[in-house]
Amino acid sequence: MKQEELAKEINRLRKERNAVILAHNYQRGEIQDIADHTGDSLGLSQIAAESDADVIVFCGVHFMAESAAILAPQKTVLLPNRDAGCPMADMVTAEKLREKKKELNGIPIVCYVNSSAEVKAECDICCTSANVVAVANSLPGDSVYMVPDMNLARYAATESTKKVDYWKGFCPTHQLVTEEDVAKARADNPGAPVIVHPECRPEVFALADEVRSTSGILKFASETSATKIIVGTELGILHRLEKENPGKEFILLSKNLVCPNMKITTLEDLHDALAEMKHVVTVEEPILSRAKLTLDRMLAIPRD
Ligand code: CIZ
Ligand code: SF4
Repeated sequence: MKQEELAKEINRLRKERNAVILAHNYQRGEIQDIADHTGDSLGLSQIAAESDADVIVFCGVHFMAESAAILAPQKTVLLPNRDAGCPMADMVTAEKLREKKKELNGIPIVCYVNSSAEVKAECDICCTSANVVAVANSLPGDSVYMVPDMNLARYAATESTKKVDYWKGFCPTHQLVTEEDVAKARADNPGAPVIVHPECRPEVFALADEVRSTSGILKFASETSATKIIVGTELGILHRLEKENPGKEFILLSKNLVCPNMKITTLEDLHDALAEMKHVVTVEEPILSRAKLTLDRMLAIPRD
């Protein structure tokens, strides 16, 4: 089918199924354009929970569809491409975390939203890159333990009042950004602010002007008077940045900022997901209730 025909069929099926299509900020442009909502994983999961649609099609990666299934258990959640995973989320398992917990003497455990439902079920509270500092500061005691992203944890350590210990996972895409990339981007674009995601290495975020989540980057871009902005997160965000900010120019900090898992979902996959109601993502009890508690504790903390 041609792209136009696919889009037409997707629109027809979306009505027929009473479905809502959600696209993460890192998805391909054509997926973002056809979606009902674009956003970060948490924002989209909250939309999923509040929507009166029967079917949620989550164009993102597996842990995001799981979060939607946890927050909207009565709805059918579909992940259009079942191979869309997150290598960082896969760097910790519930079993390995249970082993680690024995050494932690009850220190509160914060899991990044980029984790499986099983891992969330083992943790005290969840966080996203938008609220990691507020979440850490909200916890009792002077120490926290964070899984699975060591870079996000080290960012929280510099910005929060807590001592932070962490699991040594990372995002293979953001990990590729180097200090040299920052130096080169600054030299090529004098005066342009550098804004990076906290999944970048500490050596990189220390050199940036701003460190923000994708929603924070979108907000910064719309508010800044700068007309050229250097962006240190996954390529897909440029689509929305350019669409929402005509007249401003966005430079990707490194050509390596492309997540293969975020690019794997195509319009064909989206069409087939709606046509064949696949691939259904479910979270079973008792994981569901325990992971929901971890997410609900985070949701009780105001977003910035
Ligand atoms: O939480 C998300 O959606 C991710 C993975 C990135 C971000 O900063 O929004
Ligand atoms: Fe996972 Fe990194 Fe891809 Fe996000 S960009 S889905 S953290 S591998």
